[in-house]
Amino acid sequence: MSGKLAIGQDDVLLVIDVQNDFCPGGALAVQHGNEIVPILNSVGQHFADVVLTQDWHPPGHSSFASSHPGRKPFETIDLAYGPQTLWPDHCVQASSGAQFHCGLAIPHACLVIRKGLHSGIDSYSAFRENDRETTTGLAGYLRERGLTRIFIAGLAYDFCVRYSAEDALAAGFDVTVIEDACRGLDIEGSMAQTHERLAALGCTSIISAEILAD
Ligand code: VGL
Ligand code: ZN
Repeated sequence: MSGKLAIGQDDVLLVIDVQNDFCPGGALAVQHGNEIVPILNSVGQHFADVVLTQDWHPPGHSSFASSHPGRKPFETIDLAYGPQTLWPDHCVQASSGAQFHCGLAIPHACLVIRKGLHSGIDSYSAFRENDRETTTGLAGYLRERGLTRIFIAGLAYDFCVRYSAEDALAAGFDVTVIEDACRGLDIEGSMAQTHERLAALGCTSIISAEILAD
């Protein structure tokens, strides 16, 4: 492959939730989640601008099944803003599970967006919380910095990567998902649904080799 995808000054790499709790052995483990770490480290070297997200919940967060007596992880309940999947307790602020995977080496990342901090609202997307109203400020940051093309990768493909990509498209950014630098949870067909939905919305899919070839 020959320099198909040149990364330039308008481009940003958005790395979603590469945290211990989403890796094997973690509280909400994504199978093979750790395998993307070396890929991200290589890809990251091609970007002057990298933004990391970190799922960062207070104890007793409303997305935790343990906060709803009688409910179990992976059930869905109705919260004030609509349906919400319940999860095992994960990525509790300052816990070891909330730390980035220790092998993640992108020291030049310019911003860490923490999300899911409001105890009554979950946030899959790096841009907008699950009430679809509360923003993280990321779109404004990227616009002000002139970063218009977003390459997204990380965990979990079918939740936080998906919602981040959808919101980035809705906000008018050019969006590319680096498929081999993602792994998913795959709950009730959610991987296939995510592929279909992102393609229908105009999201570009690539593999990391298309960037690394430069
Ligand atoms: C995520 C479920 C709950 C994710 C975060 O990073 O995809 N999924 N919190
Ligand atoms: Zn979470």
